[in-house]
Amino acid sequence: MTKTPNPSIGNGGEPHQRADGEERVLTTNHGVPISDNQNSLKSGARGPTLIEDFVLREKIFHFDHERIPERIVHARGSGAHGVFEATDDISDLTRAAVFRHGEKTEVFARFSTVAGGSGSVDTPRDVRGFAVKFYTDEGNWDLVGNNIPVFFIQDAIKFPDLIHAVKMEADRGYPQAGSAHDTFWDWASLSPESTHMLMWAMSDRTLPRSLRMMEGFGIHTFRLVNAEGVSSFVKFHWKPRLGVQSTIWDEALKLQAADNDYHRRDLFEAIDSGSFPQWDLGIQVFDQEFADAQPYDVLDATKLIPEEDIPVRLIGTMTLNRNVDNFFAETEQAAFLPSNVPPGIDFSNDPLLQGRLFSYLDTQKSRLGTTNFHQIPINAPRCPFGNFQRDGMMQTNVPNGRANYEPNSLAAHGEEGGPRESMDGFSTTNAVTGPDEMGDKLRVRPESFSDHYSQARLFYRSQDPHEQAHIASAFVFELSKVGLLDQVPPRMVANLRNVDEDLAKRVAKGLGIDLPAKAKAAKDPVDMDPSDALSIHKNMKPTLEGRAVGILIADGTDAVALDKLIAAIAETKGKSVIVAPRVGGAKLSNGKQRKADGQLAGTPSQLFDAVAIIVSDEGCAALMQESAAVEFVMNAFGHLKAVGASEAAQPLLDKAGVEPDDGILGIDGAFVKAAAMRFYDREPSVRMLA
Ligand code: HDE
Repeated sequence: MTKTPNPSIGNGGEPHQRADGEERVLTTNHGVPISDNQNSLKSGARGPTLIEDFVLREKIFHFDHERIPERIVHARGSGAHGVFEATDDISDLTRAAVFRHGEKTEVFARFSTVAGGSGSVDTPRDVRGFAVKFYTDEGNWDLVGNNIPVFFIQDAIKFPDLIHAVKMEADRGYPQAGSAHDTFWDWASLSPESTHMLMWAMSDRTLPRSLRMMEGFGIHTFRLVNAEGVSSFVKFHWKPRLGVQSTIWDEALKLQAADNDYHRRDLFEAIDSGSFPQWDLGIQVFDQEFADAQPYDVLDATKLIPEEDIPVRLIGTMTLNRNVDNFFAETEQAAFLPSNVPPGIDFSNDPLLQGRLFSYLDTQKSRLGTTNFHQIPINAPRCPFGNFQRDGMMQTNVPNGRANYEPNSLAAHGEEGGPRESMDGFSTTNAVTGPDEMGDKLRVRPESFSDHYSQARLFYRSQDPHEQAHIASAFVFELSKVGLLDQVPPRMVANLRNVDEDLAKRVAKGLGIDLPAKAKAAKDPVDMDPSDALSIHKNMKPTLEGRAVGILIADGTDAVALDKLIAAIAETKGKSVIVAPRVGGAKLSNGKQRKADGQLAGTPSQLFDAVAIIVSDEGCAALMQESAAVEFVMNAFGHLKAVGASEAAQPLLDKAGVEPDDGILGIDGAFVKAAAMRFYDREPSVRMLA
């Protein structure tokens, strides 16, 4: 590969121009030292402000322009830096340097919600973006995926309609960040191809407990290409080391009230405390013969390949180990492009992917304002790069000499001739491998894309009964918010009858409507073998690692029991958070004051994975007068969490309506073990599900 210096980075290739706290003089943007940054220039102490005041004008002028357009989708996101290490030799499949065994590559990851604006909450029911930029030795590779392996639509031309329908309604400007409204379900019920994705969207996958506990998927079929030019099809998967975990709907709603930044804070604090989240990158590799033998089309982004059919092979690990220094400069200005692929990775003809290859490049111009967005440090390749593209707004590159065209013979005259093409550069794989991949110009959907229900059924039937109840209830909730369009809920239920009759009946019953006639399917669904890999519950990781236990204390709390519990939680790599009615904490049984991490009123139990209540009789009596304490226990119980309680706490548990079950324990080892789990069997006793 031809290596040319990276002229766009002015500080010697150091990508981050960090402004650390050494003592420096405050200046204008043009370097003029400022003597007074607190008072504007006036004519007389109480007179009019003078236009001559360039310090004031520059400061306000810059402030006026501090916002850029937010992303049209995925506006709300959180990012972090890290490293990807290739752990397996797949050189037989790809020549991409990023996958050379042992190779370490710098990465930047951004996780996002889709529908809400940049200031919206972190925990709506929504798909999450999972975008990773790999700064490889051969240019940036952006794997721009989601936490769900399929998508709503099959063809990029439908994307603006999908997004218009799901975002806040055009006339009234609400709801923000939620799909539970007329226009989304109007569109969805008229778009049967979205049914499979809707099953995922209505499952707990869209209520992640933490960004650190989500899977990620490249969704589309891509290609890996080896040094001989031989290509294989591939699907990319990210598997979180902490396991996949979700909250439940009532908890997610209450989290919105407790902490708008729940996920952003969780990610930042985990990395800040040295608890670095990790994901393994996995691939499903297959060939044309496999593709041709499936009842679905591998170019159809509404379909997945069951892991039971093609196991996921783990080939590397991503560790996020550094928070951003500046949210705007890095997370906000990060520009991901699915078209960023290094030699050895290539596209398939998936029509959704093909549309994305245009969209992301285009949108960066409108968001970041210039074609030179690649020069912004967060976007600039870490490897040398250069070509003959020149000028444009915000050009920070200062190329030497006359070489701004190609071919040229300037080098023959001793001048700088500029970079050259390389035989090793990216070359497109012969794209025609399957049937119907070339021919007449047609504006059609292939026949092989017409089965909209088999995989929706596969997903539903692969869930355990609790997960199925959550899906049915989510449909009921969302469709119950369809206010003005009476025709929409029955039309949606009519589609669901093609997925599963029982699901359709439950949703109809929950909505209080008659079961409508089954919608006519373009292709009758078939039964596929259920796939355990699609269920969260069947794959729960019983660990407290990365999780938190809220410990409620009050005056008189047994100091020994408290310390013992904290130590036991730490041993399992969990985090203890002490909650007390007052910020100052509580006076323990040993007479010492123990500071609280959170005040009860602002630290409700939805912030934790399990709760413990360690109180004396006196402390319990005081907490019984605090509605926040009763809710602390009631919600932990209602959110199916383990509750560990000292004996004296029993009256508080009774007041909160806690009934005994496997998750209601004393303060001992059994509680610490249970704290890593959820008690789904409890759910019918705390809420009515569809
Ligand atoms: Fe995106 N999408 N998308 N998308 N998408 C954007 O690009 C688009 C799709 C995804 O953290 C936009 O820079 C089209 C699928 C993520 O910055 C925009 C289509 C998947 C992010 C865009 C899709 C995604 C985006 C808006 C249908 C999962 C956030 C701002 C063909 C594989 C990246 C931007 C970040 C962002 C277009 C469908 C994931 C407008 C046209 C499928 C994670 O270009």
